[in-house]
Amino acid sequence: MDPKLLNQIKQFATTIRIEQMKEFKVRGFGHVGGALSITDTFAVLYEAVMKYDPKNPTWEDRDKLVCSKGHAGPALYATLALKGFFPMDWLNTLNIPGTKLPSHCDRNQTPGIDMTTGSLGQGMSTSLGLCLGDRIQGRDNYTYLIVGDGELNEGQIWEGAQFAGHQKLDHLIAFCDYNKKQLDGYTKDILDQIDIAAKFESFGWDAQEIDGQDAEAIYEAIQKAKVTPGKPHMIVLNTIKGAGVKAVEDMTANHHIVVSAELADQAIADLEKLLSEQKG
Ligand SMILES: Cc1ncc(C[n+]2csc(CCOP(=O)(O)OP(=O)(O)O)c2C)c(N)n1
Ligand SMILES: [Mg+2]
Repeated sequence: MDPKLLNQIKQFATTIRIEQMKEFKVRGFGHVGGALSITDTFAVLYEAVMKYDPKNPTWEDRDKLVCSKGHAGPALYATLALKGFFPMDWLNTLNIPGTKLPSHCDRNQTPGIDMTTGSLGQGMSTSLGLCLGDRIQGRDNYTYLIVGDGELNEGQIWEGAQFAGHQKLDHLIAFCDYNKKQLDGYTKDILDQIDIAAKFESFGWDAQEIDGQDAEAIYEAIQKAKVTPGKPHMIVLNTIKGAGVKAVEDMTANHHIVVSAELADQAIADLEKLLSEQKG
């Protein structure tokens, strides 16, 4: 892949992390771990892959994104604000009464949010509806879906997996944020999904498993999915819950945490240093 584009994506990922840590600092708590682990995927999608228009967020021919693990909203809000969907200062209002940026994604509140999510499992079904609807309308755009590894415990995921396989929804590109943890423990201890890629393959999907913090691997996996017709796509992202902020990565329980000013300031300073190195 073009090294300039790769560097641009990496800088964007770092900037998204900086902005989300600022959001969490204002609120003082939040779903930090699972927002950070999916950040590199948002950076690739919005910097280099998706077709969208920030001035016309409901443009019918856009690619759509359903963040079914709706608690990762803060990472998506930072991404959308940086891309011009709404003013940056909205980010200071995360999850406060009257905000347009609630803790979980809400399509009626936030420009650029394509689907309301938060009740885990449902985003699988709604993304299939969006994708099938576009196919019926004769559009050739893509629907991107993000699910968590703990979220795979939901039965609704597997109903959707069967339906997508049956319908051969090849314009659906799903990612599983396989960060090995869920709300209150390790996914393998709570309800082990064993081999996620093999399971989706058995439901008629095309599946890949990659390093989910590697922007180049994410970009290449999407390109590969796009030239593999006739099946929906699952890209299993091996990630670290809290990725990119050492103090959060090191916490055993990092799903929903208190974010002190000290923690946020240290993270922002480290990320700003990284960003200046990336800028060269
Ligand atoms: C139907 C439903 N049950 C329970 C919850 C509470 N809940 C919120 S996040 C979460 C854990 C999700 O784990 P995972 O999908 O692995 O997310 P990540 O690790 O990416 O944060 C749970 C159980 C919910 N939001 N919806
Ligand atoms: Mg998880």
